[in-house]
Amino acid sequence: MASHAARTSTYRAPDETESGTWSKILALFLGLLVALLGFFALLMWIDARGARDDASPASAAPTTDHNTALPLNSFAGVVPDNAAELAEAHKSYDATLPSAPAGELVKVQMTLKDMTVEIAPGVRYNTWAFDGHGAPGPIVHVREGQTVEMTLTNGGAIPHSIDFHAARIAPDVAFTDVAPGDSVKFRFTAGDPGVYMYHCGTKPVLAHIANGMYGAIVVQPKAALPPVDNEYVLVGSEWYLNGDGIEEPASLDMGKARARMADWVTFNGYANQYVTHPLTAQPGETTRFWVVAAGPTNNVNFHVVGAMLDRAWVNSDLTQHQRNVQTVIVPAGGGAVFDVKIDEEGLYPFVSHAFADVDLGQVGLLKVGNPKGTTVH
Ligand SMILES: [Cu+2]
Repeated sequence: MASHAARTSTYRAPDETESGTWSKILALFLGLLVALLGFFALLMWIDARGARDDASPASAAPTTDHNTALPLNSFAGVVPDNAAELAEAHKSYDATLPSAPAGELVKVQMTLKDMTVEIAPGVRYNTWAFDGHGAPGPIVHVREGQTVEMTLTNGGAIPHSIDFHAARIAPDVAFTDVAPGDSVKFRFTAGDPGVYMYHCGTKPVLAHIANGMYGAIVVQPKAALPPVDNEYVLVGSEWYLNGDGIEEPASLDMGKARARMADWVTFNGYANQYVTHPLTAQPGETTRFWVVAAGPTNNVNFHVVGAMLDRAWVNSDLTQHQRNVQTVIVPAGGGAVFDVKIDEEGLYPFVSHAFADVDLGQVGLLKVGNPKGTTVH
C-alpha cells in the first residue's frame, strides 16, 4: 500500500504543481477582468450622473417639459351637488373701498400665510395668501402724497416678497425675497394716484401670483375725483387647478398656468360671489369701480351690462378720462377706474367681456334698488 501510495504520490506530484499554476493564472486573469469591468461600470455611472446634472430645461425629457405637456385636464365648472347652498353660505369678499387713514405716514402690515381657501362653491385650493384675508390680500387705501410704510412678514414655508406697482423704488432692495419667519420693511411715497396691483415678485412669479399672492392699493388723488355714492374694488384673477378641489384641496398646475388654461376666473378670489351676493346701489346713484387685473395672465375686459362706463380712467391715469364707453381693457398687472350711473332699478351684471372668463366665474351683479328676482338673462 505504501509503495503504491508512494508511487502514486511521485507520479501525481508534477501534475498537481502544473494544475496549481494554471489555476493561479486563471484566478489572476479573472481578477483583472472583474477589476476592468468594475472600472468601466464606474465610468458609465459617472457619465450618466453628469448627463443628468447637465440636463437643462431645453434638453429635459418630454415627460418633465410642462411647456408641451398637453393635453391638460380641466376642472372648469366642477362643483359638488350642493353648490347653490354653499354659494349662499359663502361670506363674500367685502369689495367696499375702505376709508383712507389720515396723517402723513400710513403703516401697512401684512403677513403671508399658506392657507386653504374656497375659490368656488365647494372648491378648495391651497393658496399662498394673506393672513386674515386669503386672496386677494387686504385693500390698501391711501392719499396721494402720503408715505406708506410697508411691513411684510413671511409666515409661509418658502421665500416671498411684495412688489407695489404704486411705488417708485429700487425693487432689488424693497421687493427683495423674505425668508420664512423673517420680515422686510420699506417706505415709499404714494405719488401717483390710481389703483394699482401689489403682488409677490418671487420667482417663478407666475406660480406666486397664481397661488393667490396679490391685491389692490388705491391712491386717492389730491385733486378729488367727482363725488360718487358707492365705491367698490374688484381684483380679477384666475386659478389653475391640479384637481377638482372637492374631496381634497387642489394645488397649482403650473403646466395649465403656462398654457393659460384656467379652471376658475374670479372677481376678488371666488367665482360668481357677487351674483349670489350682489353689490348694491340705489336708482340714480353713481357707482365707482376700482378694478385691478391681477392675472397672473388674464386681462379684465370690464363691461357693465345695461349701462355705460360714464367715466373711464384708463390705465389708472387719473389726469384724464374717457366718457360713455362700453368696454375697457384692464391689462394684467394694470388698473382702471370706472363710474357708472344707473337710473333704472334692476340687476346689472358686471363682467369681463371675454366671455370664456364669465363662464368660469368672472361675473357679478350690481343690484340697483330692489328688483324682483335674483337672476338675469
Ligand atoms: Cu410669493
